[in-house]
Amino acid sequence: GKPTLAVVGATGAVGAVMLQILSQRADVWGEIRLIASRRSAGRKLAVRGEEVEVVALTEDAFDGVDIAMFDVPDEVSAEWAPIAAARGAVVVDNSGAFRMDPDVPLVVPEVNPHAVRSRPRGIVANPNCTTLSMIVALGALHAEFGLRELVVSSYQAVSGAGRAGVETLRAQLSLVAGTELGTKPGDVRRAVGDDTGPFPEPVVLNVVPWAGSLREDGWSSEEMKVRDESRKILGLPKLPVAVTCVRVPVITTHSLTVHARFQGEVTVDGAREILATAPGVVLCDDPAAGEFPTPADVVGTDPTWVGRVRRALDDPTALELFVCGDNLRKGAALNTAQIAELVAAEFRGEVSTRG
Ligand code: 2RA
Repeated sequence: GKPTLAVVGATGAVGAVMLQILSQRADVWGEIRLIASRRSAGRKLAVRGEEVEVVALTEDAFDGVDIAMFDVPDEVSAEWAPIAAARGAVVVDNSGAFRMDPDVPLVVPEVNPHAVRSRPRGIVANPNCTTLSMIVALGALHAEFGLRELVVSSYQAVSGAGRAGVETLRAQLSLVAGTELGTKPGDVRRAVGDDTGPFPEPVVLNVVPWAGSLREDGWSSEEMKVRDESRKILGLPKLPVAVTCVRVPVITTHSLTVHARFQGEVTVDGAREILATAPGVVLCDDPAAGEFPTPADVVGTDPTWVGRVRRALDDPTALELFVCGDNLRKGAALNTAQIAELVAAEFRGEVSTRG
């Protein structure tokens, strides 16, 4: 029979998109079981056109589950993913708990699909949404040109911080709409008040150079993830990565500017050809016609969108790019679903090496 799938964290921002994606993609699943915190148990959510009741996260909830997708906080995954794995499920985890574990593959199906097969802990990790929003395009360029260095800045949407991030921006928008705020020091902050939700500063009418928690020497956890995860996915453990992560008042879709240096000279035509044909990438690059990717157009779509492809002014071995990806789709739910489908193919015997 078809494998049984569990969606753990079904009621969150990513969970909601996951249920849409499972309803839209080719259906490889038998039962789909929805699991969430005790607080959400008993709610009914639609998936594949049917109402399914959410069950509470307990050990027994994993009985008979072949593959379990987790989108829950790090500490919940750290506790429960090994429990699900011990019960026989292959876990595809979208938290930060396991991504850098050497015994857990970190998988992007367009870039390193084979890594999924070696999973001694029974856990496969899904990358962070910021890494995922650029890595499919970079993986394609790396395969051809050999990546040597990255310099990246992110422009991250508020839904990266979950439902609370979206609610915070919407509430702040209603406080400033129709006003002349944004013209005097501190006027936006006073209008918004002390409660800035998951962000350290007002995000409306603003740009906040921070995502995640404080790490050593002033780095943010998000910046460390972009560097460490890019290295692991691309198989370049020493890749120099300079990164600054920034939150902007966009609901969904992360954008990044990328300076990518390669092992030899590159041409814009060569890069455009690779990007135009790479699976999962759309080249949208005609500045003369005002065409470049923006979150307003990219939101709700699956691919990684690339525009503003230029050769670095002062380095013939480097490219400048602007990249957008829906952080809830490819950045989270879609990549998780694609990984789960790779594992499901093993159950159907389409891949001989299971384990
Ligand atoms: C963010 N990448 O955008 C984080 C969420 N995982 O906040």
